[in-house]
Amino acid sequence: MTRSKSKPKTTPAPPPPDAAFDAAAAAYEQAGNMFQLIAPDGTSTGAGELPNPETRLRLYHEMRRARHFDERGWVLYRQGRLGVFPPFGGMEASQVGTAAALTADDWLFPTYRDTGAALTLGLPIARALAYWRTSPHGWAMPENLKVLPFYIPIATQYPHAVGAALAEKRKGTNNVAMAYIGDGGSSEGDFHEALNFAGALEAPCVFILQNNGWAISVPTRSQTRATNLSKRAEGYGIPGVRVDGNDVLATYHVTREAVERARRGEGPTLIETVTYRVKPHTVADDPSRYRTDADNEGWDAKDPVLRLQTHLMNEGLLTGDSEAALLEEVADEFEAALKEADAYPDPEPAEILDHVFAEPTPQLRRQREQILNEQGLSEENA
Ligand SMILES: Cc1ncc(C[n+]2csc(CCOP(=O)(O)OP(=O)(O)O)c2C)c(N)n1
Ligand SMILES: [Mg+2]
Repeated sequence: MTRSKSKPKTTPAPPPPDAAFDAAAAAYEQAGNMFQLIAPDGTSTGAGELPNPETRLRLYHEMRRARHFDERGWVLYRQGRLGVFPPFGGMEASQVGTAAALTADDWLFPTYRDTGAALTLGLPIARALAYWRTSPHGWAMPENLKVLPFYIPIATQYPHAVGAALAEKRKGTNNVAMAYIGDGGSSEGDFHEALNFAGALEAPCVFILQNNGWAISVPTRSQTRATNLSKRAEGYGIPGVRVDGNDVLATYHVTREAVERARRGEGPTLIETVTYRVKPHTVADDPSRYRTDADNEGWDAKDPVLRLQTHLMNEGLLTGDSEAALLEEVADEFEAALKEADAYPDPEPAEILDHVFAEPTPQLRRQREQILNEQGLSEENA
């Protein structure tokens, strides 16, 4: 067995089965041992070069778009204008900084939590709204976009991403596939199979593991004895990176490096973004039933959007006026997209089978026929 030299001497050796100890060990791991470029007060940590001003402003714009969607998502749900919605407010840096490292030629495999990532790569807001209205218009992807519909079954997107990455490799492109998963999802077999498969076949994959502290009501510390999920990469012989998931400059930095590695044919990377689900699991959840203020403590002060805002203002890259103009632009864009989504025609029942495969399988054809029969319709008059 090899032992990492960089392991701090203070790391407690094999933890006893004790919840308080677990919580302390998790807090220790959480606090340090992760890459960070700007501290919660917006100052540079000096750990590395910051992206150029233009890129910092672009990341800020994308985080504002994501936050606006998240805030409006709540309101629209309450008004009965969305069917369901899993909020991601507080996780914008984890999603925007990672997705911003891709180009439109790359693949993105998001979970239900990752609307912010999908919007960053170019998913139209109207499509995202349609998805959360459970309308097939929401999973009819624009031709030029390789963003998969939000995955609801936990972890299944990981092996799919490996498949897409291997297909790109076989075609001789240098495109990559990026897949998202949660801390809970990383306990599933699909996660481990995908990492092993990708490592063995050097698939150009970037695996984003968003550790937001909770899998519905189960805290990360109860899901696993592991306190540093990025180390799971070691088991598959691939690099694992742990990054402050509330620092968008840091998530962007490490993801760009991973994407470049994959493009150079050096295989996959696992990136654990350490963040927090400050919001309920979905709009239908009540987290006060299973977590306390003590669990949530400190996370508001680490807000990723306000952190970059403070940084940009301190650097003179953002002013009160330019911020106001940006917020107005973001709000106008959203309202225009909402109008577009409202104008989508109501779907027919058989449309639920559309946009799944390029060509429908015989089974899908049969199911479609069955639905049409039940409605007293046939292909001709459907
Ligand atoms: C295969 C499968 N099992 C169980 C569920 C039910 N489920 C939905 S969300 C969730 C928790 C996932 O937690 P995590 O992976 O940490 O993601 P987060 O919700 O925190 O983003 C579970 C168990 C599911 N959707 N799919
Ligand atoms: Mg989680």
